[in-house]
Amino acid sequence: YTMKEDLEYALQNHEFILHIQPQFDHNKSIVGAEALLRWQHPQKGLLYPGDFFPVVEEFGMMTQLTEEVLYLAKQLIQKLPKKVRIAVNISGRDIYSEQFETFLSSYFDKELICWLDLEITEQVLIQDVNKAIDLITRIKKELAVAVSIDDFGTGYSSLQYLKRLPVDFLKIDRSFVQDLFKDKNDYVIVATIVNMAKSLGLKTIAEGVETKEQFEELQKIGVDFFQGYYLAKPMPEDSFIELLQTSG
Ligand code: G
Ligand code: G
Ligand code: NA
Ligand code: MN
Repeated sequence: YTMKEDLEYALQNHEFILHIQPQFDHNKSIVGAEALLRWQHPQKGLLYPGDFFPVVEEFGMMTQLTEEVLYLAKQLIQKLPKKVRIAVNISGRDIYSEQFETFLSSYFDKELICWLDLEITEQVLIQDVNKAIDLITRIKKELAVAVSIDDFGTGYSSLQYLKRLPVDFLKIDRSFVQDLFKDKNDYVIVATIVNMAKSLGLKTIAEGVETKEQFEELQKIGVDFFQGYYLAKPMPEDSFIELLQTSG
């Protein structure tokens, strides 16, 4: 096989799967989850995005892969014993493509789409911020989908833009969480993001929460939601469903 055939075969045979990482509130109740793509390769085992995205990009297959991710996310949302928001990562290639809105509206009806959250990195949004504002405004007018800015704090987006971007969540980049106690600047950045989000009416999610101390300090700062290895690692869909069933 060529690598391209391998990928095409994988798409046809649904070898791509989602691992799900829960997001929690202050009481450690699950309020949502991020879907992270994996390739269950018949010979090579479980592959991570870093292993196959370069090849996907090389063959221009990102759009097809994103269509598969949306399909998988829809299946998952339908299966959830208790509805929570499911976030999917959307690349710059997807969001600025013509087909993206078509996929969204053809896969998701009104009842389902309100459980979907599109994670778009700050870097991608600021590449063409006016286009991003137009697109997200239009999508949200037609479809009640949530939008998160991923890796927030790394892209130097100005307040001016943020005010005009109709998003719901800011995901505070994990680098700030990791250095929360090591670097006073990072503490100040997190506090500033939280205050800014509050004044704009946005919710914050801290990424990469790895310790109890970080979790507690972030609560004090006023972060709304939490994601990271301290609370739960990304897990297979079945485990996530089980966790949802057993958690209060
Ligand atoms: O767990 P992790 O190794 O999956 O993720 C590595 C990177 O791949 C992260 O930056 C994550 O946002 C990205 N990623 C994971 N799943 C997807 C996906 O379905 N689509 C896109 N575009 N990126 C993803
Ligand atoms: O780029 P994005 O923000 O989508 O990143 C998601 C990536 O972060 C995935 O690779 C996921 O597996 C990883 N991740 C999730 N929680 C933690 C954590 O607590 N620590 C670290 N180092 N990585 C995490
Ligand atoms: Na993400
Ligand atoms: Mn991120």
